[in-house]
Amino acid sequence: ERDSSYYFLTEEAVASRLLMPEKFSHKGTLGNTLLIAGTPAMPGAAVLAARGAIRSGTGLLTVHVPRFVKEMIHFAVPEALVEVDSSDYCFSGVNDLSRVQAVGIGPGLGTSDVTRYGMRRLLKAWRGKMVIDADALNLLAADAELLSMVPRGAVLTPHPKEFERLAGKSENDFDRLNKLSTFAGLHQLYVVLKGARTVIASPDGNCYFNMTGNPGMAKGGAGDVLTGIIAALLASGHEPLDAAVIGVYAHGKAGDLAAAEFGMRGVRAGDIADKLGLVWKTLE
Ligand code: NPW
Ligand code: AMP
Ligand code: MG
Repeated sequence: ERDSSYYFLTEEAVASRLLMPEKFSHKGTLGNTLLIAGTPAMPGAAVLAARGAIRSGTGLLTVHVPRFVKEMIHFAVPEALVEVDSSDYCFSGVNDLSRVQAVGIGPGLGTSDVTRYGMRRLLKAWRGKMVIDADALNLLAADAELLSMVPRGAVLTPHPKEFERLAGKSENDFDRLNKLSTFAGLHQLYVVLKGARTVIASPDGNCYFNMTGNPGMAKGGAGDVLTGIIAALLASGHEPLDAAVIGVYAHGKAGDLAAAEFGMRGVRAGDIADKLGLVWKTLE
């Protein structure tokens, strides 16, 4: 049994973790986020992650996509730079990481052999801040060596099924929470277990429970927006635990504002990204 403390996230505690842009900040000092997401079958996941990032304070956003997704990013997220992979359909690797402050990888990426190879190349080259989601988690779950290559302090954002693939089946919620904390400690990673009551487990054993969000967010693409938010927070200078805590809280709060406007039924994932600005306004 680990020595753990449990916390509920309050708005004040979250706001105190948020870094403010300084008067003389420019797009170079606010960080360059690299998002690796999307395939021709799931281009929307890349768009949603990019919209989350663009609304979360990154100075620059580069979205790395297969050739056939390029135009869609240009149209849907004109603020983003687009970097085209040498593969038309998959992620085969990034050549230059020298100007990147944080990497977000996984939404809509697929789990082809080419993408597995791309992920391996990335983990060999990148030892900095990163958030790993969706299919990138599925790749880690299927390959223990790949999992061991993830840099310390990375943020993982599994939903319950993805966490089960990583850590095995749980008997009940209590067992799952234990597994979560053990997994975070064992691999020295921050693990965001998403759901109706998202929990963030820190490698030191502490767990943080989020209280924002609503069932209107149980829609395809909601998690992809969170990946973009956390990646941007990392790039703009936040430590991994702060980025995870702030990101999860803000994502849920944006979902609550969307539900207040459209009803829970009417919320779509893109609304969460659209409402982020109002959340930052109150937190700043
Ligand atoms: P069940 O049905 O209960 O057994 P997968 P994915 C479970 C991309 N997307 N509580 C649930 O299992 C993603 O980025 C692209 C409990 C569910 O059936 C990925 O790359 C979009 N259980 C890819 O699709 C928009 C929960 O997990 C299963 C749970 C596949 O991701 C959509 C599904 O998990 C999507 O984001 C919860 N809160 N949440 C796009 N527009 O391009 C989930 N489950 O098999 O990992 O599939 O999450 O859809
Ligand atoms: P994903 O399954 O990756 O698309 O992620 C779904 C996102 O929606 C996560 O951030 C969840 O925390 C959130 N979410 C899903 N269902 C609920 C719910 N019932 N209440 C609050 N948030 C939810
Ligand atoms: Mg997801």
